[in-house]
Amino acid sequence: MDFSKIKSFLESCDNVTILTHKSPDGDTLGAGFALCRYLRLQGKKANVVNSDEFPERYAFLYEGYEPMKFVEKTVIAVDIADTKLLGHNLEEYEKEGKIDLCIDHHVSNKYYAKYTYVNASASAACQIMYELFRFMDAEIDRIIARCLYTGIATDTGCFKYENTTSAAHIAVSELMKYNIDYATINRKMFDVKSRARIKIEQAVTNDMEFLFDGKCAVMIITTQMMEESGIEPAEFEGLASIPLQVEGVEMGITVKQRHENVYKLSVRTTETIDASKFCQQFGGGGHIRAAGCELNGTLDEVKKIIEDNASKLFGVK
Ligand SMILES: [Mn+2]
Repeated sequence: MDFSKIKSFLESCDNVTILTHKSPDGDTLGAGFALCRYLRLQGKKANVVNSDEFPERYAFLYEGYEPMKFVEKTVIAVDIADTKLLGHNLEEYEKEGKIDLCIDHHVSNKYYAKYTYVNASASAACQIMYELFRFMDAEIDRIIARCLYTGIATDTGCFKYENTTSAAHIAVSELMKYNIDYATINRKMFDVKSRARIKIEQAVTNDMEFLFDGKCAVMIITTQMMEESGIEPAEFEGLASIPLQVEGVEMGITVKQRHENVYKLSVRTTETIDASKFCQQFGGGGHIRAAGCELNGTLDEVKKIIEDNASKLFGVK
């Protein structure tokens, strides 16, 4: 599906449910609320739906938003690669033919909707939404601009990740003209942490272990540490990137306890090591620079498995 077809689709649709993915982030919510506001400004009925409550952290994206009552006629998914990401209570939408249109930027998109628009080179679903609005000559207001800016900023890690393209910068450069409070948004999204988060960061960095001349860092998070800090699950985002912040570290492994004798590994690497390959040997997978897997055993056993297998990557016998 191309932009002109989406344009006519949006013109003729009404009573729209906009689906966003579980554990919602700035991109899915930004794209969802921007589209919702646009449709409402056109006199249509539209709601944004999520399996969880909208996180307080993103409250500025849905300020003043109230769900409308209507009989659903159209369903649009934004930033959702797979219906598995819809989460609990939304299982009904997993049935074939339930979702009319999907707008996404994941290369792994499963093409579950009747119509799908995927641009895998877009940095964020919000970038696609911006380009779509421009194509449609849609009126963008300050609230829509703020939503779209936030999605692009969060999905690019504040314009730091490799997916930060020229097109992404062009989009935010235009969006900044709507007098949005980008400094406040970025401070809130990237700098401000809860006390619980600071506390757990302290605990995990204190005990970080360095192997193989400091090229590999292992960071342990036990359930006890999580309980003691009082951290909310939503606040774990980005914790796994801490080991790579240490100079000289090429492979950072975060070992998070799930249950007794069950540990989730999040592996992050720099240019030299394939994180996905490392995790695949334990039945996991992911991307080349970020991957995950699960290991069973006591913490000491898990650490031993990690050390034995990582040693091959660093030329140690
Ligand atoms: Mn996204």
